[in-house]
Amino acid sequence: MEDFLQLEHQLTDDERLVRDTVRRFVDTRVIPLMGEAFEKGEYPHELTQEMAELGLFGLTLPEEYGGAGANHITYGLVCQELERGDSGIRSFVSVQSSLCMHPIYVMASEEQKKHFLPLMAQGKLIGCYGLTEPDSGSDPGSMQSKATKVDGGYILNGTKMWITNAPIADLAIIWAKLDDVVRGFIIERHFKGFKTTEVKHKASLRASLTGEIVLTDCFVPESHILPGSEKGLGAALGCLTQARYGIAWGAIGAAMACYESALDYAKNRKQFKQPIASFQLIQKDLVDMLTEITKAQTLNLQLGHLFDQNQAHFSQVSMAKMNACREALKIARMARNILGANGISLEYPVIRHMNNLESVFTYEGTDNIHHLIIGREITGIAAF
Ligand code: TGC
Ligand code: FAD
Repeated sequence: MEDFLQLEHQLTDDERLVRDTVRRFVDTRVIPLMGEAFEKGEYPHELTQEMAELGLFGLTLPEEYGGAGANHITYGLVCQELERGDSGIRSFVSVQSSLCMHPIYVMASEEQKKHFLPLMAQGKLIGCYGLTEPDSGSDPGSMQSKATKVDGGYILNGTKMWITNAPIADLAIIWAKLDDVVRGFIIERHFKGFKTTEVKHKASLRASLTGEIVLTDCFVPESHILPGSEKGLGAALGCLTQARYGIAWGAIGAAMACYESALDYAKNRKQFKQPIASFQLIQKDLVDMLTEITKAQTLNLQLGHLFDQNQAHFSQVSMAKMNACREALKIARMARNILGANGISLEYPVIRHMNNLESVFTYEGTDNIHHLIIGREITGIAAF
């Protein structure tokens, strides 16, 4: 779509190259599958291996662990392109890369890293991230999942809810309290006492698999605790910072798809003997949509530079996630209106993006929670 502020000029050749490669992949392989995948409520499994071959899992990790050593701007651009296809596909990459490979990279032993990361980069092992519980969402510190030290490892009990990719994951990064401190564990599917069930009846993110995880006296060997998670809840929240950054870019990708669809429709749809794009009220909506997309991209780009200089603070990430999700949802609703009745048809991508964005607005910290995180940063007072 139109690059109104010529942000393109701020990208390096390498960043553009990766973005254009993923753009072609999304146009040719992702978009043609998504309408039907959403309607059927199925994740298109054939994309996993193709995304692995494109190097999209663990993109920012060093090559010795199977990553591509890419910078954060590149990762952001990849998320933007993937979510232009579907939020569920970007979710898949976010969970695998930011929520599973990232904690293993920063918190695991060298042996764990060497074992898990290359296989995950190749898409041979799929991960999921279990923080949320039925009674613990915005306040993960209130989690009930518990780890008890025993000979040679730990016994875990608890339930995790709304976990992306749980139904197909080979491993789960599970957060549970050990002596009242939240710790991270790598749990493999074959461990006794680990069970997943798919969450059905979703009207959003239908092309992404979501599940419940039940841990019943699940024995986890000593080798599978994340040694670097002794910081407690902050360690779990640090992973969210990585994923929220990708979501900030991704949500704007969904907004771009909605804007492009609405612009094209408005130029072609005639009412009152003229294209609806000729009406001032429709032009106002289109201009507002493009303006918010451009503003969010500028914010994301600056945040990407801060990430690449290792200077990003999690409250800045909250601002980008909050802004992108709110504006993308508004843009999707405006686009849906411009398409009239066709706006509710899955023949067009808009209603699918709009419904998906309802989840994206809620997961990884709701709009309210990000307001409170930024509010605490500027006032010094925690309001939760
Ligand atoms: P609080 O006292 O604020 O924090 C505890 C310690 O952690 C530090 N911290 C962070 N560090 C890194 N990154 C962050 N984002 C951090 N947020 C906080 C904090 O500085 C503190 O450190 P220290 O050294 O002082 O101890 O903890 P709190 O219990 O008061 O909670 C604060 C709150 C509400 C902001 C937090 O719990 C929160 O973010 N809640 C939202 C929960 C959430 O986002 N859940 C997401 C689950 S995963 C998911 O949705 C995946 S979707 C996947 C997909 O499909 O893409
Ligand atoms: P609650 O925390 O119960 O919040 C309900 C409402 O109350 C919200 O509007 C919230 O903003 C508001 N609220 C809560 N506290 C306050 C307050 N102090 N002040 C003002 N308002 C407040 N989790 C994982 O761990 N891993 C995953 O892979 C994962 N994937 C997901 C996939 C999907 C499709 C969805 C929908 C969710 C997923 N989640 C996942 C869970 C997600 O992170 C939570 O849904 C989210 O953190 C909100 O928690 P909750 O749903 O329990 O809502």
